[in-house]
Order: sequence, then structure tokens, then C-alpha cells
Amino acid sequence: MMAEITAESLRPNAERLAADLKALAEYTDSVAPGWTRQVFSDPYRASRQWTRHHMDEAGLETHIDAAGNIVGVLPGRNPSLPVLMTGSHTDTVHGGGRFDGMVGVLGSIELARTLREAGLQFERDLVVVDFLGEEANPYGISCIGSRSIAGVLKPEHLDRTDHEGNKLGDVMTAFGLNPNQAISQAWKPGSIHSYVELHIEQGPLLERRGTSIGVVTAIAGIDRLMAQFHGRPDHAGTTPMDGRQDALLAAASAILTIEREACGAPIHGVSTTGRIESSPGAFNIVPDDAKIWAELRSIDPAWLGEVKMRIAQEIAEEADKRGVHTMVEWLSDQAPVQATKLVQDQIAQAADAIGLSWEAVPSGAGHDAAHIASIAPMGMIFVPSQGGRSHVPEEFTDISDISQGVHVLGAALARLDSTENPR
Ligand code: HGY
Ligand code: MN
Ligand code: MN
Repeated sequence: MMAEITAESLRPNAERLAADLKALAEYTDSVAPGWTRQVFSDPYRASRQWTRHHMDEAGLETHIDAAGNIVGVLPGRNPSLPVLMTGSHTDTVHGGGRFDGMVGVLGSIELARTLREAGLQFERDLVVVDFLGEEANPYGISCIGSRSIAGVLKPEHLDRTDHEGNKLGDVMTAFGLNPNQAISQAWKPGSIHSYVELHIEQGPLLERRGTSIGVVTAIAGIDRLMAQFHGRPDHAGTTPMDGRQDALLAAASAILTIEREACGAPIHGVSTTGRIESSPGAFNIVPDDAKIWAELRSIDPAWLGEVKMRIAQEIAEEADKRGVHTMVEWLSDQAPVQATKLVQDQIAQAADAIGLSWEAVPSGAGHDAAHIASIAPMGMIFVPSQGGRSHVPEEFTDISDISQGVHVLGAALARLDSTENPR
């Protein structure tokens, strides 16, 4: 007789989960600051063998797909039904932390162990995914693995190059993946009953209000650009200030325009210029070339759509006044995504059943969930970030908060398991 799944029966083993988080954190580029395990790097390659082994040990039937996603399945009583999916990513930014993404992957593995140890089984298969390459990368295409599963990894993405001119498709092949299959392996719509991702908030709201659980309402859209500026090189000492075509000054003006536009967003908007390059890079030559890489984010699709046009136009006009030519290339555009209301409700009711405080919060961070949402009902569970910090070595979430998040994840999936259609 199958034991009944109760909220209490899904309580994870916090010590074991803490040990897993600590072990995975060992896989890092020892030269870089903080925790650095970037996609396609050696520490990343080594860590994925560890992660897959831990999925196997938890009783998940694992395989690695053409895009490099580690996919683990815990069979349900009725494998013919659309599956429950959860997971996240284990790659980091350069100089990042030990929790962004890892909490969702290791928390899901802990949930699978908890179910098996308690002799519990969902009606539906439980699929745990460590999505390849969620973080932004020099190719301008984040969420490589989840885009592939959602069917939105495009052939043109494989031709994107890094700063040395290496193509994403070639780098994927060198990593042992099959890029041409990765762009044609979308999961069928309807094959996933619902997707729930556990993640750290990476912001200050939950900690500030003392709330244990965030029920995510929407995931911000992200538009990323590269702008090139071409002026004229001149002697820095003899060229009058009003006679210059200084590409670096045009780039600097563009950076301030990008900042100003986000500050004026009516509902929600942020922007960041994360990289600048200029040449020839000498004290005594007026720079004739410059490049910037920037991103805009908002949960407001209307603003995100219109600000792109406005920024491109303002950058060109300001540069034109300086006699500098510009070219703006939009590298990626990820629209804002609403979480599915019924999935949000199940997460909130799961938190209530366990006796945890919760509140509805938006996500300013991007996630794999934003892509999976295009083929399945989606929800996300946040746990508090200490000081709201993330993408830095100071990133921290207490294991008791993480364990509560895993508990809510299990209880929410158990509720979804017996829900007909959460659309
Ligand atoms: O960049 C992001 O928003 C996410 O943390 N990858
Ligand atoms: Mn993340
Ligand atoms: Mn991140």
C-alpha cells in the first residue's frame, strides 16, 4: 500500500543538502575570485559529472541531452501522464556565489531522495534538470539548455561568436554536445504538466520583510545589445576639443543614456552596461573605436519594447553630433514572462500547509523558467538572499531557508501532481 504523501513526509534532510552545496562549491576556478564555474569551463565540466552521479545515487534515471542538459527522471505511478519538471542551473558568473542555480538543482535531488526514502511516489514522473549554461556568456545567448528544451535555441544562435571569434556551435561541439540536434530537440507542448523552479531571490525583498517564501509573479524580460562607435584617430595634444570625433566619448554618452532611460521606467526597469572596449588605447591618440555591451530588464513588456527603439535612436543622434558613426546590434531579446496563476496558487497553498510566510514577488533576475514557460505552466519559489546580494562571493542563503524552500517545492509538486490541468 503506497504511503500517503503529506507535507510533513516531504521534509528534506537539511544537513545532507548543506553537504551537497558545499561539495559542489569545490568545483571552481581557483584563480578567479569567489565561485567561478562558467559554462564550457573545466571546473564546469568536472562538476557536471559530480551532479549526474548525485542524480543517479538519488535514484533518478539520468541522461545528458544534445544541449548538455542533465535530465534525471524519478518514475511515477503512471508514466503515460505529462510530467512534473523542476531544476535550475549549476553554472556561475565570473566571481559569483555558491547558491544561484545550485539551490534549485541540489534541492530537487534532495526532494527525489526524500521521496524514495519515504517510499513515496508521485502519480507523474518527476523530471529534474540541470540546464546547461543559464548565465549570460560572451555569445550573448544565456539559458542555452532551457532554450533547447523549449525549442527556442535557433540556428543563428550557434553562429554567435565570443570576443576571440569562436562560434557558440563549435564551442558546444568541443564540449561534447550536438548543437545541430540541440536546435531541434524541443519537448512537445503538453508533455510537461507543470514546471516549478526553486531559486534564491537575488534581491532584498524577502529578507527586508522577514518573509520565508517568495511566490514569483513574473520574470523580467532581458534585452541585450552591443553598440559599436567609429570616429577618427587624432593627435591628443594638437586637436582642438571642438574638432574631434572621439568614439570613446560617444560610448560614454551612450552609457549614461542607457542609465537615464532605465531610471525613468514608469513601472519597473533596470539597465547595466557591463563591458566597454576602445582602441587604440593610448594616452595621446583620440580613440577612434569603441564598443559597449549592455542590457535592459523589465517586467513591463510595453516599456521594454519602446525603450529599445528610443535608446538606439538617442545613441545614434548623440554620436552623430560628435561626428561618430554607430551600429547597435540587439543580441538577445527575452520577453517578460508571467508565472501561471494556478501554479502560483499551489505554491502559496503549499507554504500555508507547512506554516511558512509567503508573499508574491517579481523576479528581476532571468531564469530557465522563463523559457520553459513557453511549453508548460510555470511557477518559481524564492528563498531569501542575505543583504539581497547575488552574482558576488558574498551571495548567501541560510540552509534553514533553503531547506524550507525545498519543502515547499515538494509540497507544491505533490499538489500539482493531483491537479488536472494547471493552465
Ligand atoms: O542574469 C540573471 O538574471 C540570472 O541570474 N542569470
Ligand atoms: Mn540563476
Ligand atoms: Mn545568475
